[in-house]
Amino acid sequence: MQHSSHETIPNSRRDFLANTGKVALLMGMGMFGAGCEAVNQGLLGHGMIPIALDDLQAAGLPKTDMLVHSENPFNGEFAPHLLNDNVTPTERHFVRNNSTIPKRAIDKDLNGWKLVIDGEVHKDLALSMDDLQSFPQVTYEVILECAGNGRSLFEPKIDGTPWQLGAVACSKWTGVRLRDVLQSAGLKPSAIYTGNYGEDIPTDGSEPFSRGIPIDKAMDERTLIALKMNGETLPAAHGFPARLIVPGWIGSAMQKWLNRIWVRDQVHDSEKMSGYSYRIPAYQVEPGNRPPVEDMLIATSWRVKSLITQPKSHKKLRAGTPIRIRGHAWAGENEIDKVLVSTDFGIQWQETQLTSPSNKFAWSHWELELTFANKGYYEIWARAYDDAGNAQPFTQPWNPKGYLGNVIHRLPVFVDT
Ligand SMILES: Nc1nc2c(c(=O)[nH]1)N[C@H]1C(S)=C(S)[C@@H](COP(=O)(O)O)O[C@H]1N2
Ligand SMILES: [Mo]
Repeated sequence: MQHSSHETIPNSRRDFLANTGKVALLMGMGMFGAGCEAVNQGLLGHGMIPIALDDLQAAGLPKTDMLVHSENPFNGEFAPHLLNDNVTPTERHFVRNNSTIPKRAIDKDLNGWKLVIDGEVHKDLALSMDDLQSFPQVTYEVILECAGNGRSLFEPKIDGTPWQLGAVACSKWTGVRLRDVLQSAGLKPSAIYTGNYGEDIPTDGSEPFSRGIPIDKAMDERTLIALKMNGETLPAAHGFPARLIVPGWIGSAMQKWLNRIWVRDQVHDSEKMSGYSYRIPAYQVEPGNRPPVEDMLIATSWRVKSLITQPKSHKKLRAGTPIRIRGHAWAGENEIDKVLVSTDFGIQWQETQLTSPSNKFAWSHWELELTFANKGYYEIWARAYDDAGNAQPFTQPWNPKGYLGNVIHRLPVFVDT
């Protein structure tokens, strides 16, 4: 169900349910769904509606200057010029939720929390936060980008959160290697995939958001169970107390509010791994055309991209005065080779100065000084190339859910004398 007017929802609802200690039981029985229907029909008091605006506020949402797409589930991003930092501050990191932020995350409550590792392992584990912290801690800057980033640029239009260009960030993630944890459980030879679970349970009775990754990627030394973001305990919105960081891959691989990793002897087959969810056609399809579901492949790593973070879109510039153009570039599991810029609709291209990422899987930065000689309307176009010979397309190739959009960023500016 959708809640369009949260204002009417009092704070007591959550506490009421929590105090009865029956939240999990009700969820298990699918009672939240039934409860919502009852509320729609006016059969329950508002005190029992299982979503509240105060939860968002307590989670620090919406963030300042955020472009909010939806409140429940909460989805919001930032305009490119607000993403100019090399390391994205937490206040500027987009938020993408499929359902409600768990109460535990909002309350920063570790009571009863365990991370379960089970399935194709020699020894099942149920790790407390202390247990997790006893593994070596590592920190990497890692790009996190929603598979649907850029969806609003697809033609014909596609349903789903209409992300513009800002569902991407590169923050500093600290945690333990997933590899170390899996090794301490002991992988059986039959282990080929993970099924990752979190504590956010949809209120409408639908299947919880769960995705998985191949064991090879799980064993990558940079795949983390992150416990900190930019040096602080994970914020509620970003997955407290633990989330996966799967460098180079689409954001949906990076399970938040993590509480179980089910090691599987087959490719994870949850709803969000199936059908058209987070899957792309095995071949290019005609815009607007859905291929048969058997022709869909699981989306994994991101494609080569760049973002112009300076100047701001629609900025008024002065002819003859040099300005600095700046941005980032990244390429999933590949490395950035070069970024070129054009201001004449792609006729001529200029090389930019490229700064290497601070570690593998962080983004590269590029810049260039430009002077516009004449008055007029211009577009600054940026095009990144990776070390595997890929470059960004000039028009967006289409797929049914609008994933992996990487069309060149076109930034309009006005020049006056
Ligand atoms: N448990 C859980 N994990 C999740 C999600 C979710 O809805 N629930 N959304 C995923 C998606 S689609 C993305 S893009 C990232 C977003 O992470 P962020 O909100 O920290 O930016 O989290 C992923 N992990
Ligand atoms: Mo996503």
